[in-house]
Parts: sequence; C-alpha cells; structure tokens
Amino acid sequence: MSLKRLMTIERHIIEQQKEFPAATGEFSALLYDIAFAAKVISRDVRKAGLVDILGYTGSENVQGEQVRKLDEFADEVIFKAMDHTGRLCCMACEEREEIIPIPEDFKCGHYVLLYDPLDGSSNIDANVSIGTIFSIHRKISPGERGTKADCLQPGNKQVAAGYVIYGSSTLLVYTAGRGVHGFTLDPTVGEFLLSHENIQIPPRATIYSVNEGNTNNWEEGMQRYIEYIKTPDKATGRPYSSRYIGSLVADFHRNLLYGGVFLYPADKKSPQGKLRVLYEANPLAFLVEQAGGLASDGRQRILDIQPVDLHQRTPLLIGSREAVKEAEEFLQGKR
Ligand code: P6P
Repeated sequence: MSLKRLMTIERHIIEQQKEFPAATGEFSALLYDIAFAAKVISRDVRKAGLVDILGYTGSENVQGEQVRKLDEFADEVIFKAMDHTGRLCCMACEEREEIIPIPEDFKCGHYVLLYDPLDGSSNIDANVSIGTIFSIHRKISPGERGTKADCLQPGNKQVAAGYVIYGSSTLLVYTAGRGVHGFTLDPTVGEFLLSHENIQIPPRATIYSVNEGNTNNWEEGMQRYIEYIKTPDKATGRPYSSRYIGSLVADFHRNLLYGGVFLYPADKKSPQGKLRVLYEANPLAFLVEQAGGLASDGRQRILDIQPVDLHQRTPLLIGSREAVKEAEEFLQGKR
C-alpha cells in the first residue's frame, strides 16, 4: 500500500475537525482515546480462548445478565483509558447501574461517553463476532462534574457515535456528523487504517435480521411485515435473505454494508423492546442516518426519543430506508 494511502484514524479525525476552527482538539483526542481502548480490547478478545478469561465471573450486571470476564475487562479498559484524560465530565455504560463519575483527583472535560463495552457477549465462547458501541454528547449541565441529565440527552444531540466489531478483523466505524467511515486495525503496526470511506447503506434491503422465535409474541403488524418480506415478488426483490447472528454489532454492520433491515420489535416478553436507547439504539441510529438509512421504534425516529432512564429500552427497526419505512407502515396499520 503506497504511503499516501495510509490514512490513520488519528489523521482522519484531525482532518475532519479542521473545518471547525473552534475545535480545541479535545474532541479529536477523545475519539483517539476510544481507538486506543479498542486496540486493547481487541488484543484480549482475540486470545480469549487461550488466556483463561472466558467463563462467568459469577456476578450479574444491572440487566440481571451473567457477566462474563471479557465484559468486565472491556468495561475496565474503557474506563481506565478515559477517566484521567480531562475530556469527559462523566460516563454511563450497560454494566453499571448509575452514572460513572470522573474520579475526584482528575479534572473534568466537556464531553459525555455512553458505551456498551462488549455487546453480544453471550456469543464469546462460540467465537462469534462481538462489538463495542459508543455514543458521545456535549456536557449540558452547569458546574464542572457531569450529571445524569448530561447522559439523558436525545440521540439527535449526539456529536459522535460508533462501534468496534471484533470479527475476522477488528474494524472501528464512526461518525462525527460528516459521514460514516470505517478503519481496519493493522495489528502489525497497531494502527486503525481507513478502509471504508463514507459508507452508504443501500436504500433497498436484501437481508432481514430478526429473531423469528419471538413471532408469536409480536404485535400483528410485525407478524404481517415479516410474512410480506418472505412472500416472493420479483419486482420488489422479495423474499429477502434471513441473516441473524444474535450479535447486534455484527448484524448491524453486515446490513450497513450490504443493505438490510434489523428488527428487534416490542413483544409480550419485552413490551419496551430489548435494546437500550442510550448506548445501543442511539449510536447506531446516528450512524445509519449518516449513511442514508433510517432508525425507528415503529412510530418515531429513534434519535427523537427523550430518554428518562440510563438503561431505558426501545423497540428498534434500523437499516435500509425503504425497508424501515415499510415496517413502520405495517406496524401503524397502513398496510
Ligand atoms: P435475542 C445480545 O445479547 C443482544 O443484546 C444483541 O447483541 C443482540 O442483537 C440481541 O441481544 C439478541 O437478542 O433475544 O434474539 O437473543
């Protein structure tokens, strides 16, 4: 690869910020800190089968889910990479019930980090691709230290969002509101190098991703939408192919590149849906809209939800524009 094509994530972030004269570099450095944490997590995810860090710690997270050692490790890596930098006023994550304050002996910054340290972790032992998801807001509360109000902002206020997928390679995909860009980790030099510039999701889906085991618990409109997708019709490219890994970042990433729709609707078991607003639905919704797609809870834009709880859940329909629109029409009884 010629040197001129070696675009590192650091250079890309700085070049993106050049057009914002007010940018202090704090934001660029924050994104670079996340990239550093991703490298450390990637190193240990890759050798999970070798180093005895698999299996359960025996503890549970706020979701009541068994926490595997890699979840705790990933959470600790992100916290330790971010807590002292002076760029954040507070954090919140899936593994911890309350907001995560910046330790007293460190100064606070102007940003908030919300993250799911290792989503899809129930797949760790099966060597399925898993991921880290992150969302960044500006601090809005008065005073130096962050508060819950800084975390409970609607997704349309995000300044950046992204994910890291630990798959056949480690890829960091992010947006700062100027397109969606992917960087593949070159472990030989320890750098994320630009590999997917300005990702655009195909407007029409060819893939649908949903857990059809929940069919009998869905509302009628969703049952009819999935039947519609499976009904052959050449003109509209149906039936779509069914692809469901059960790992949100992996399902989302494939659909982002190939064109598809991911659905985790409300059902009788999870009337609010399963996925969390702050650190799953919002960051992926920001990304998909920047890539030309849509993200909805079936009735409203994900990014317009006003969160009231750190771990609030939502139904999630996300992906190719046409497919999300169709799903909404079925759910709203318009088809
Ligand atoms: P189900 C993994 O536990 C997760 O949070 C997401 O990564 C994934 O999309 C979803 O749950 C899978 O849920 O109920 O289909 O197993």
